[in-house]
Amino acid sequence: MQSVTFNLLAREFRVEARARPLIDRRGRWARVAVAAAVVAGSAGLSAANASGGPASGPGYDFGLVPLSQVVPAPVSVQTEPERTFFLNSYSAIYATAGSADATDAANLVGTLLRPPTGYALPVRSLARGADADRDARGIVLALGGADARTNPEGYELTVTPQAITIRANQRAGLFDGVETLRQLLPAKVESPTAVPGPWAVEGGHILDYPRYGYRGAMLDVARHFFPVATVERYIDDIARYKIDYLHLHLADDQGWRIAVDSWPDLATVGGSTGVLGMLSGYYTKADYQTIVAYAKQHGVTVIPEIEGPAHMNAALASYAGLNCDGVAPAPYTGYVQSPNGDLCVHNAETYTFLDQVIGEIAAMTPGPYFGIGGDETQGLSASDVNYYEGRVAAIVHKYGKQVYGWQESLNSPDASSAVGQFWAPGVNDSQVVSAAQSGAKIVMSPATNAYLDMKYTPDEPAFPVGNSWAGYIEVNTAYNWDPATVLPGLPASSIMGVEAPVWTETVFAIDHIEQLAFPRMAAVAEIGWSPASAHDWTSFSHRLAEQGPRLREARVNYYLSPTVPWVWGS
Ligand code: TNX
Repeated sequence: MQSVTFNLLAREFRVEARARPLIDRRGRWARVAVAAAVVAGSAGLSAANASGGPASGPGYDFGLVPLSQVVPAPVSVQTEPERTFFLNSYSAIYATAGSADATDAANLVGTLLRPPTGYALPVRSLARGADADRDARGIVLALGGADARTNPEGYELTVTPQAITIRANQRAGLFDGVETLRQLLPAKVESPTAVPGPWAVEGGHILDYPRYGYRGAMLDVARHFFPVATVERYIDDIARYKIDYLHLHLADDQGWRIAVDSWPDLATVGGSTGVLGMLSGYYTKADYQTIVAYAKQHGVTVIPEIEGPAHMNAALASYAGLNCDGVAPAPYTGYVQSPNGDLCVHNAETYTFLDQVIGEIAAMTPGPYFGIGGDETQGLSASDVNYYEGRVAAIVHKYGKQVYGWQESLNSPDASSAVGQFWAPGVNDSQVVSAAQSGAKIVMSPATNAYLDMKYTPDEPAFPVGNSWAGYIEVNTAYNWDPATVLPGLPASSIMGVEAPVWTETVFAIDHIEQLAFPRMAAVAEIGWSPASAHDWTSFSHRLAEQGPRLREARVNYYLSPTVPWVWGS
């Protein structure tokens, strides 16, 4: 046995290289040098690498990431630095035999790790109850048998020299574990092309589960239309931080973005516009199904939203019969005047329209929620709004979905079974509290902290996009809030989670979406995932700093906020 001493950031540790028999990819026995890192002295590898910079001076840098460096912060972490795992060209990915969920998660691991490593990483099945240390050499996705605290969502991740095991009791937890693993590999794991290893992961154990089961991102594809590839890229971006819902705002004054067979002009007429005439278009049904399936393969559930009764100009312009006066208005391509058109609340055709639109979209949507909008109805009387919300809720229920609306929709007689998204304090606070007391669930999106279409700062010269009506939201402002205290009187048990919207009146490229969303999306994700006791800006900002090189490797356009102590190279 050889023993070599390396110098890592001026701290010494010793690597013992042993010749181990292994079975190579072609099934032959091979003798391969496997390195096991042993820490000398009191400085662990975590401490050695906590600054995140490259090793200085001569020596060898495994790029080990401390297990505690993850965003959002995990619930509990135990490190065992002497049990470091090295992914190599002989490694495989294992999924619990017979489990489609474990196989999907294993396939995602393969999709993420094959390009940067260049390894084959075949997906194999592993018997339920198998001993990963004995039966696997690689990354194991194991369904069942995880700590009960990971119900309904969460995972355990165990790293030994033989295997990294991600164990969860349900599908969602496996995907959460995959995103943690991704952050535990060196930043170059985000490279779209093959780069040299080593691919080391620090030994130890993580037990992790979310504070809130719902952590959403909303993308407004109505003001400007974004093609399927852009939405898929955004799904990749948000999944990194364990965002598990993508709320798609599919219709608004300036555009209708989804084909509906029974109302074809919605797409061809309503989809032909966008703010300032830019980026028009719509998703075919196949496109929408592609997005939904892609999201599922990344652990994300899509919520479609058809806004109403306000913000409906694109539909009103498509069909004259939806208007109270029977006259279709001109398309609207401005953005100052929105809401800009209400559905005709007491017109029977309105509900035939909603029934068919919601029916067709719900049939393509596996997730439990259907978005009905319901915000900014100031052009209508309270009783008309109430009537409309009751009718639309009945339709959503008929198609087997739960109502997901903006906070104003909680005036509905059916609000006790609905989800309301709280964005504007002071609009109808007591209505939201009483709906929550009677059973409604609340998603927190306070515009002053979680609206990612707000600019970071007034004096960012290179960044013309974004709004400011809810203020300027620096990264620390996106982090320093607590869903439990946003609305006094709200029962804690009614808070379902958090959501960060990107409205796109001023946004017309994935680069803009990403620069607005990152790194603030990571802040909102940690608020929604990590225990309140872990909430700490200093800790977060240092962990976030380590995300810089990752986002850069992944070519994500993020804002280099001066409030974040970015590490060298980010
Ligand atoms: C308010 S938030 C709106 C949207 C705008 C957004 C711009 C909400 C439910 N309504 O229609 O796009 O502000 O920040």
